[in-house]
Amino acid sequence: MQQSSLCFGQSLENIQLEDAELELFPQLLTSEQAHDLLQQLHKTVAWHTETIRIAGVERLVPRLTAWYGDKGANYSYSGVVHHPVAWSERLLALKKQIEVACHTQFNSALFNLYRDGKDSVAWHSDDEPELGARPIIASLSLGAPRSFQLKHKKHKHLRHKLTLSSGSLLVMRGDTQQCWLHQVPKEPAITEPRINITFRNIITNHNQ
Ligand SMILES: O=C(O)CCC(=O)C(=O)O
Repeated sequence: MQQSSLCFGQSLENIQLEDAELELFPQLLTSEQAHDLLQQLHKTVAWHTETIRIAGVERLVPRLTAWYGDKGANYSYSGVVHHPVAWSERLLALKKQIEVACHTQFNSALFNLYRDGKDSVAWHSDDEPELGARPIIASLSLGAPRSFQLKHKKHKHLRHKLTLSSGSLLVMRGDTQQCWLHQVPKEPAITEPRINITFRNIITNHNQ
C-alpha cells in the first residue's frame, strides 16, 4: 500500500510495509539534473573494483564503488576498512539537499556504479555496527531505472519490489535494516549505466 503527500513541494510516497519505514521521492532531481550529475560523477568519482571472499574464493564485486565522507567516517564492509574521499563542493550541495528532504544529517555516502544490467548488488541489509541500531539511509538513483527488491528476514512471504528511476530518492528508516534484506538484481537486457548514492551517518565512536 502507498500514501502520497507533498514535502517541500516534492511529491512523497510512504510505502506501507510491516516492520519497515520507507519513503520514496519519485523525482527529487529533474531528469536533466539527474542526467547531468550522472555524467559528471561517472567521469570524476574515484571508482574502484572491490573483491569479496565467498566460501574461500576471491571474487570481483559486480559493480564499481567509492566511499565519500567527512574525515574519520571510516566504514568496514566485506572485511575491509574504507577511508573516505573528501566531498567536492557539488557533492556537499547535493548532501545538503538530501538532508533537508530527510530531516537528518549525513556524514558519508557509498557510491555504486552499475555499468549495465549485468552489474548488481546481492541480498543484504545495511546493518554494520557503525551505522547504529535504526539507521536512516537515503538512496539517490541516477541513470537507468533498476528494480529494487525487498524481502523480510523472518516472514519469508513478505516481499516488495520497486523500480528506482533516475532522480528518485528512497529513504529507509526505523527497523527496515534490522527486519528486511534488499537487492538490485541483474537485468541483462539493460545496457545503460546507473549510479546509486546511499547517504549514511557513521557513528565514529561506536566502539567506545
Ligand atoms: O543501488 C541501490 O539501489 C542499492 C545499493 C545498496 O543496497 C547499498 O549500497 O547498500
